[in-house]
Amino acid sequence: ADLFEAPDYYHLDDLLSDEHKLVRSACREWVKREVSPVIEDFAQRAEFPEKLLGGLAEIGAFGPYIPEAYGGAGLDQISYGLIMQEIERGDSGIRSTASVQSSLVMYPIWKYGTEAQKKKYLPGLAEGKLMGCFGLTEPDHGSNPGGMTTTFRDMGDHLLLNGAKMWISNAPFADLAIVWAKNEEGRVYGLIAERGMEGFTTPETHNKWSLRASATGELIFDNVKVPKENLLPEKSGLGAPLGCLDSARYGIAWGAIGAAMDCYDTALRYARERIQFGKPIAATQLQQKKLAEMITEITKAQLLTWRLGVLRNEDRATSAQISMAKRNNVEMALRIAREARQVLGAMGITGEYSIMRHMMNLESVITYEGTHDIHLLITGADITGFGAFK
Ligand code: TGC
Ligand code: FAD
Repeated sequence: ADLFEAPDYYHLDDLLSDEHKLVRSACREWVKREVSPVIEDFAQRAEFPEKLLGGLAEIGAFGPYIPEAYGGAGLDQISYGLIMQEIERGDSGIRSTASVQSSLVMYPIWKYGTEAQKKKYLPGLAEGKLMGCFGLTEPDHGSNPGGMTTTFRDMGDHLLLNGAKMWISNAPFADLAIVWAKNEEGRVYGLIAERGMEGFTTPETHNKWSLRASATGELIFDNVKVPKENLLPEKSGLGAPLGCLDSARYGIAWGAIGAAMDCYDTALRYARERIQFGKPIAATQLQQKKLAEMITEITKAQLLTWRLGVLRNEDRATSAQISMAKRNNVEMALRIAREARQVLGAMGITGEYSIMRHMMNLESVITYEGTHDIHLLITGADITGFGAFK
């Protein structure tokens, strides 16, 4: 009873292997023990709980699917998804840190880096001893990253990096940043910028009402000399950062289910115990409608996401399929958070319960990694053959 209830209305556990269930329960126990008791306090103070980094590394949240030879956990895509689900049951901001480290920092080094870069960075990143961030978004280029104005020039013995990135998760404390910038020909490449390089600063973004337990900041590059060996050489073009986003968006699709489950579980328990007009509010048709719709939507999202995981394990999932799941699941979670908040009445607005925090967090999740609109346009382009972005 101390563990979270994990709604499994369609016996989806039958589709999971013993390893999947083992990975999930290790994460679930860790979140219950280490995250839930402290997270509200960190969120209220708008502080990132750095003390959780060691535990995140231990549960395999940093590079779940990166091969063990590079320090990763060597797990499949379903295990990766389940880890994200359990962490986000605790808090979307903590899941963000894990998403960024795994899919936006380790993934590009693993896929686009040299053997020397992989050996140098991946083991430390997997252990959480090195933390990374991912700089794609700029002040004037969010949904349209192809318009980026951050550039690097080949100076012979080094690369000269100039520009600015904004809204970057983990930036204030990261040891390194994967920065996307254009060369003299306008071709996009990833570079590894390291804290301490002259001209590289990471001012923190304050006053967020969402993702308060996650540190967000800018990356400013003022004539930063980056060694040539820090360029990720194996893939260039906008497809390189977008390939990383596929992996992160897939994880977010699972993560959103975790947030939704926590809201549903909290609302269900509360509704069964809260007495008004002489009976539990769970015995009223209006509250049952809310709860019944929540479990229906969670179940649909679980099926969609599990199937997507199978496709990813077989290397068959398309970017558009990933967009559909990210878009569907985050909106589903946000709607459930709003309804669940109302089930708790006034109690729902307090930090005694997790729902309002999830709701505020999900306002970022529905915007980052491609907005709700952009994912709809990706589906629209995929099914009609007409891109409607421009
Ligand atoms: P478009 O012309 O469509 O594509 C340019 C090139 O990229 C290829 N491509 C992809 N490759 C791999 N994976 C994908 N998902 C891809 N989508 C497109 C494409 O084939 C093309 O290749 P090539 O070789 O022909 O050049 O590009 P576009 O400029 O029209 O833009 C398309 C659009 C709008 C879909 C895209 O730019 C987009 O997804 N925008 C949203 C931006 C975004 O998601 N930003 C996220 C920043 S990171 C973040 O938010 C982290 S949050 C922290 C956390 O995760 O917790
Ligand atoms: P805009 O692109 O300006 O969009 C504004 C509105 O216009 C949106 O509603 C959008 O859907 C709509 N819109 C845009 N284009 C179109 C169109 N063609 N047709 C119709 N409507 C359109 N980025 C990183 O690179 N790394 C990170 O680690 C990172 N972390 C983040 C953390 C947080 C807490 C937040 C909030 C954001 C983070 N981001 C990060 C940035 C995020 O990816 C962007 O905010 C997102 O891609 C949207 O860009 P924008 O905010 O500039 O909005």
